[in-house]
Amino acid sequence: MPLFLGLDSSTQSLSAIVIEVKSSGSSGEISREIVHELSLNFDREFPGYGTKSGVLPHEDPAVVHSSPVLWAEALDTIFGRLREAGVPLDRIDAISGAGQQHGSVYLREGALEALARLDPERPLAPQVEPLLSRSTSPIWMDSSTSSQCEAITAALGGAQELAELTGSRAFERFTGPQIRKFHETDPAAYGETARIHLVSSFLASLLLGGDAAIDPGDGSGMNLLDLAEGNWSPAALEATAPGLGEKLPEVKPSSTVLGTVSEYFVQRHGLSKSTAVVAWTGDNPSSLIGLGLVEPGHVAISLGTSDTLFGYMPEMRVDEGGEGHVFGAPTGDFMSLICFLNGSLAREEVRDRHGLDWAAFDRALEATPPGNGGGVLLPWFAPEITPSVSEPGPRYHGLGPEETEREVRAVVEAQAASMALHSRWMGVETKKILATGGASANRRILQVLADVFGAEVRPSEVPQTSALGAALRAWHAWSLDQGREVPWPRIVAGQGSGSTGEVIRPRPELAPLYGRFLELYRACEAHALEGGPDPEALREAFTKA
Ligand code: XUL
Repeated sequence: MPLFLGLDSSTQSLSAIVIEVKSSGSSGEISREIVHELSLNFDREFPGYGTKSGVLPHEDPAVVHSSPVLWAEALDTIFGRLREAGVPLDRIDAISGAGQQHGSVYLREGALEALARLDPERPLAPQVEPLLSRSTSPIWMDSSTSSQCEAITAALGGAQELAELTGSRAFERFTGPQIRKFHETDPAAYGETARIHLVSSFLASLLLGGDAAIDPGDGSGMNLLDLAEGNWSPAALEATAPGLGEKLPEVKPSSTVLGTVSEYFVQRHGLSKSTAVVAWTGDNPSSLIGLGLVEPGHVAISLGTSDTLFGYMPEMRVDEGGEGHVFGAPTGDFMSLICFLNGSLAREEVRDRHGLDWAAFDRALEATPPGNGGGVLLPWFAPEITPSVSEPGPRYHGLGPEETEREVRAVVEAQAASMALHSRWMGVETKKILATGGASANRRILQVLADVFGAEVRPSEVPQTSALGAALRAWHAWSLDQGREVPWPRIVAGQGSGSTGEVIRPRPELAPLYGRFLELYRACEAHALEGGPDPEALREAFTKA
């Protein structure tokens, strides 16, 4: 029976899911089963890199980098762990993966050739390190490129033009502005860079022992891809940095088999020479597949390091408000996405500051009333992406940071309100939400989401939807390559239906309260960011009502 491996290199960990596909000959029924799952936490497993929550320390909160050598070491390690756990690596038919989006890796001349000749007797990390022309990688949490965003926007004729071309206006974390900053601040090292990869295509290149293509799913997080054409935009390349076109790999559809695994993985980890490497994608596009969102309708919320809200989109439709993104979907269509940086980061900040564990966090939610008696927190502990907040720091209205239980409710209600308000451009009437990511295990958080959106929330049965999506994509591309394509609805069947059977329903009696809460939250945001009026009178009226 075919086996497929899906990997997910996220901000804080590398995860693996192995699926087995079974077809019962007579009926032609296909089913798939997760036969193994594993996760390596970067801070705990690889403390030598000094990361905290997966990122390297830096005195400027706007500068957020991580280590590509750490990602390589994690990749090497996870194969060893899978083998120790009894996974028959020689039987894996295809591997695909997903990476945290937007992060970039810079390789010297000759690096790609060196990847084909890695010594299987030695670990991967020290062999990868000398191939880098930049020792660290800027990642999606970096917000230090505002001036580069402005320059790129101006060169391309404005924010709306840029969004129509690439799917998004310029965002600080996007790879194009990051590359421009690298060229501006270290032109010599930029000159020594022969190839720039995304986290996803870098790890695929390691597996392949050569240059892996970037797929439109992750490529659309760069402000460089002509999304309708599915290829690099000459104008965007030109607006970003000199000679950039030659430094980027090709763009290929997500369901491309790029080749087979390199000798390094065959000899060191016992993979078969014929194991196919399928193009990797971004973690969010991969989750779209892991959740089974291959048709319009449902929306998913992923509660991870960042919180994201996304859905399948049959046609490209950009956010005129400039907050949302259109990415390529692994099916060859599109997806909409909004990213909130202060996701688990903010929940963990509140939890840790009050010395709570998740059970106590949960009890605090239970002990406080919906609407929090008019207490509102703008949870911008770190610079926020949506809405754009460059000066971090939480803002409090009608509550203080010393009020443990109320602050817990405030952070959760704020996140739900912000998601509801900033997703209106998608024009989807949200009636059903699939919930995934670590924090979706907390059903009281999901209840707040259900009440604020007035929508049913169904927890996904697999928390690692991005790794699962990668395994499913490996299956899809492999079957396509063998000339026996399995259609997407069959690939994802059983996914995204919340087959735990659990449905968290909105409480209709709370609809008016949360309607007013959304207005109040919006007024607090407008006061903080747009010089809007003091929301105190509105807050008092809310509290009285
Ligand atoms: C999406 C984004 C984040 C990262 C996190 O645009 O920046 O969700 O992909 O891994």
